[in-house]
Amino acid sequence: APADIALFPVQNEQRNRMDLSGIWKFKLDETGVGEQEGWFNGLSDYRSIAVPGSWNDQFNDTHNYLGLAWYETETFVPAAWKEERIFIRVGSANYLAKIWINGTPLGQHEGGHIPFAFDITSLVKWDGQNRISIQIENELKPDRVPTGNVKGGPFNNFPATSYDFFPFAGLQRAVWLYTTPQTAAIQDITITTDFESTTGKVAVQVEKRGSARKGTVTISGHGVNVEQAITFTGDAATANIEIPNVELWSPENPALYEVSVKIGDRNTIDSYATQTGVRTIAVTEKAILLNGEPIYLKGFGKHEDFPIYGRGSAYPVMVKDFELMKWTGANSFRTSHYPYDEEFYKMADREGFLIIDEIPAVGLVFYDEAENVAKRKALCSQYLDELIARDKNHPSVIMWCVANEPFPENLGGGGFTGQAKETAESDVAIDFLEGLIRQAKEKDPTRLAAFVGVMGGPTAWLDLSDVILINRYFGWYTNVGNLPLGLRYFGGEMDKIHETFKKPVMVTEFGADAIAGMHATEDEIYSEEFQRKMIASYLDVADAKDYVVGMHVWNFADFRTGQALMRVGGMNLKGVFTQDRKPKLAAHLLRERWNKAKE
Ligand code: GCB
Repeated sequence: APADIALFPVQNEQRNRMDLSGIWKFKLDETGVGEQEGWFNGLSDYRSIAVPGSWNDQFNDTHNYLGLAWYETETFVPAAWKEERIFIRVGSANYLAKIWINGTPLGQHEGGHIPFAFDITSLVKWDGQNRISIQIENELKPDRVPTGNVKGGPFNNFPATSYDFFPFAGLQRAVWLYTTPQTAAIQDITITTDFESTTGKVAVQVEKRGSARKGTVTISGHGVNVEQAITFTGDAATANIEIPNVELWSPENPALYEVSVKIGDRNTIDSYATQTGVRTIAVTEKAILLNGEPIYLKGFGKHEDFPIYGRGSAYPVMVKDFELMKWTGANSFRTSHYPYDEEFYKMADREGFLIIDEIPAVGLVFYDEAENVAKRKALCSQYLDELIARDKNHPSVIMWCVANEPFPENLGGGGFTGQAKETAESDVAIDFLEGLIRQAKEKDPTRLAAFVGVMGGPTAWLDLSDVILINRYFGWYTNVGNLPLGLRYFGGEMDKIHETFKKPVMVTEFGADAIAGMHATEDEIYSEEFQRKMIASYLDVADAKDYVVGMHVWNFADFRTGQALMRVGGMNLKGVFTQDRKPKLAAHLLRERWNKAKE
């Protein structure tokens, strides 16, 4: 069975970790013979591939290849680790992965953007080389999430994704070996924060396995250092710690405290340190409240996307993205349309960005075979559990997003054409989405939960969200080029939504494609001027409405898609930056507006 993914691997006195990033062996298995032929005993006729990195653009013949492929590496494991439990942790294998160590199967994991781990203690060869084999495929199927090859799907594209980004495949994040002590180990830490006047209140819930019955929790930083002893009842214990004169976490002042947990009755058997920011998040009829004060979300929907790397971890690009987001005056982003590399969340904690954290549930439909719907529902539920387990301690994460643009049947096959009728499938959809939102709130009552509604989608579904999140493209996908008319529809529809549900509204996507360098004096689609004007006028409409709590431009940067007539060069060009992060006119506009709003 897969092991815990809650605690990111660390190196400290009690724990070891080894990053297996580098050049691995790689081989396509187009006819699916690898398993039968025992490729897990060692690959022959392989080529070299970089890990992390999508496989698609590292070679000339794999761009559209989504079938089976094998990765292999070898690593030495020192006998000094013998007293410990050894795990392998795969950061992201997109989409379905099976894994072997020294020829012995460990199991498989479905879902491309969330880590998984296996205990390999009994299979390790000490003081010798250990072979790790991972078989991956990314076939597009209607019973997967995200979905592909759906009947009457919304896009006419190749590869046939039900979503508008390229289905990059492979080992896209690092693979680690890490250890935890044998006798007792910290399994999970759950931190929740609150405050009363100037006192911070931090609850640190610790879960362990093994023999330790006692431990300590220490919170330090900003002039405080408070230690509290804990005693386990069964395998759980909670420290409730007060921080005098607390510095609250916010985008303006992303103050972090260190939380250090130690367990062991006499000596420390295991320890783990992480960070927290003391903050609260809540919602009213017209506002999102951060620390009791209204906060306006300025920012972007993003992608993990860069030439050649594909969706692979590219930390210089990530650092630059934060730099550019700050340059525009943004304070937030959505991890559209899947969970991002864990460094994004740590960076957001430090830099003061608010995150809407999304599971890979994009392109959901509810009108095909019932068993497809059921399988997708089970997967979404699994992803949501995994996401919350992974990201629950980040102060930057304020909202769980359980789906992007679930599609009703009468929008299929062309999409974005008009107002959907409420049909019988609505019951299935509402049950599906409501279940996920309930699950998010049960697992984590301290954050908001929502899904993102598609333009023209059924209004009744929207009420499920704490904050109504909508994507709107009036003047682009409808009334193409006619901005004044598009804007009237946009404002009118938002008013109606707020009046109906009495909840805050946030526009999680709006924008227009612009070909960098294309200019026009009059309003003309695909020009940089039209994109700038569209974004400016949507912001104007939103500014006049006191229930709008955020505007996220689609997209931060141009990104790779499948091939389709509206995607010239296989790119979605709605970025305000190009794919290599050069500003278009719209980026300068945002910089002016969002920095002014701060003053
Ligand atoms: C949307 C989707 C996003 C697309 C975007 C577009 O509504 O959520 O994934 O890329 O529209 O540009 O069409």
